[in-house]
Amino acid sequence: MVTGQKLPSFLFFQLILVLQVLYHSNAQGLKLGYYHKTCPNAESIIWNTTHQIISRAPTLAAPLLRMHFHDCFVRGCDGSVLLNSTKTNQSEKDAFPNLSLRGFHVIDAVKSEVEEACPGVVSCADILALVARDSVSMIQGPFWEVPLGRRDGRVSILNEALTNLPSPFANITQLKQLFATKGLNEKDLAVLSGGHTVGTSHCVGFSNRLYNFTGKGDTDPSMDPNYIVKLKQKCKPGDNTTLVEMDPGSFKTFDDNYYTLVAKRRGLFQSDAALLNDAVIKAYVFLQASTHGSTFAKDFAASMVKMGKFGVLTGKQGEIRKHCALVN
Ligand code: HEM
Ligand SMILES: *[C@@H]1O[C@H](CO)[C@@H](O)[C@H](O)[C@H]1NC(C)=O
Ligand SMILES: *[C@@H]1O[C@H](CO)[C@@H](O)[C@H](O)[C@H]1NC(C)=O
Ligand SMILES: *[C@@H]1O[C@H](CO)[C@@H](O)[C@H](O)[C@H]1NC(C)=O
Ligand SMILES: *[C@@H]1O[C@H](CO)[C@@H](O)[C@H](O)[C@H]1NC(C)=O
Ligand SMILES: *[C@@H]1O[C@H](CO)[C@@H](O)[C@H](O)[C@H]1NC(C)=O
Ligand SMILES: *[C@@H]1O[C@H](CO)[C@@H](O)[C@H](O)[C@H]1NC(C)=O
Ligand SMILES: CC(=O)N[C@H]1CO[C@H](CO)[C@@H](O)[C@@H]1O
Repeated sequence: MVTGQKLPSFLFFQLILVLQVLYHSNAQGLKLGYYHKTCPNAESIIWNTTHQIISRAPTLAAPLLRMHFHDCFVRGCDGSVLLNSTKTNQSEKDAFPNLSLRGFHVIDAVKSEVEEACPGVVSCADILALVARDSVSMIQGPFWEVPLGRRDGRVSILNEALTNLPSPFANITQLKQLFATKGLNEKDLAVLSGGHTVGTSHCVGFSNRLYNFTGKGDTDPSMDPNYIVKLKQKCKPGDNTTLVEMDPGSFKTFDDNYYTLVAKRRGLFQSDAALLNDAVIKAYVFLQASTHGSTFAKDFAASMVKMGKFGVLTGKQGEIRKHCALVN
């Protein structure tokens, strides 16, 4: 946890880094320090507000990371996951995979602080990317610079969430294919799956593996049988409410234990276990598991930056929403 005392020097250090690369823009038109002139305190306000919330409720860090991922996979990182349904349109939020998203109030709180300082300048899509980054680093995960300048989309469609978000029942071929459509390769899949080192899951995401894997009342042979026994104690058949720690014992800490679990056939979802079915990805899993995640933090930072650039709206595209849940 970053302490209050460490914060000022930490922010100063980040500011120096930001200044150094201020005008270094990338191909997609996002750049570091994008708000330097228009809202110089934006990143600091976002960090501080997020810190106030996460220090009291560290379990919100995981869903905020997941929210950014769900934003980027559907229509690109354009804040579409934040939009409420309207009378005529059901938005992504109301799709089943988003059922368990939480922390929208954090984004709203951060947005209103930022609006107070610089009205109409900082997009909700950028706020979400920064809050996800800040949340991860506040639970002992890596810190990375977020290229900024995303604009907010005006469209959010429930059905697009169903077709663009990966299913926990997906096999490795399906996962690789879906990630490829988002500009992410096998390594990114291996690395970003490590996000499951934090947070919780409802039983429905994996109880088929415990009770009825092929419809014969059987279990998933790719899961450690001892782990199946443990999970059965937590999840009875048809349980829709219980939350299970994805990385038992350290689900609030962004560590590298996910890879140890997967290597021991204790990945919670079929999609976690599936990582062992690709030679390149399996090698990554075993490398991290056997080296205490020697490169995971650095890799995660790089893959998050990459994911965060997918399908962004820039320049005059989209808008800067006044309220993250509503189009202007
Ligand atoms: C590889 C494909 C992926 C699949 C199939 C998948 C699926 C899931 C599912 C089913 C849950 C449980 C939701 C619930 O029941 O509450 C979950 C949770 C989570 N996922 Fe993923 N996910 C994937 C990739 C990712 C990525 C790329 C990230 C971020 C980098 C991520 C971050 C998280 C986090 C942090 C949670 C915990 C949320 C919480 O505590 O509320 N996942 N994921
Ligand atoms: C954020 O918090 C730090 C440490 O408490 C403080 O020095 C800084 O002024 C705050 N930034 C803003 C923009 O409020
Ligand atoms: C968006 O929807 C949520 C949940 O239904 C609601 O609490 C919130 O007030 C809505 N936001 C706006 C700006 O209407
Ligand atoms: C509502 O849905 C229609 C059709 O799915 C789509 O074309 C339109 O852009 C959506 N509007 C919003 C505000 O999401
Ligand atoms: C993955 O699932 C798809 C759809 O169910 C199936 O067609 C394909 O054969 C599966 N691939 C592997 C490697 O299991
Ligand atoms: C297991 O799945 C099969 C096929 O879907 C179904 O007929 C059976 O009722 C299920 N058994 C249990 C215990 O849910
Ligand atoms: C869980 O949800 C399903 C579908 O919504 C429902 O049919 C089932 O009765 C629920 N199970 C329990 C134990 O509440
Ligand atoms: C956070 C959120 O908006 N969750 C919604 C997800 O979708 C279901 C319906 O599938 C809604 O009931 C939830 O409110």
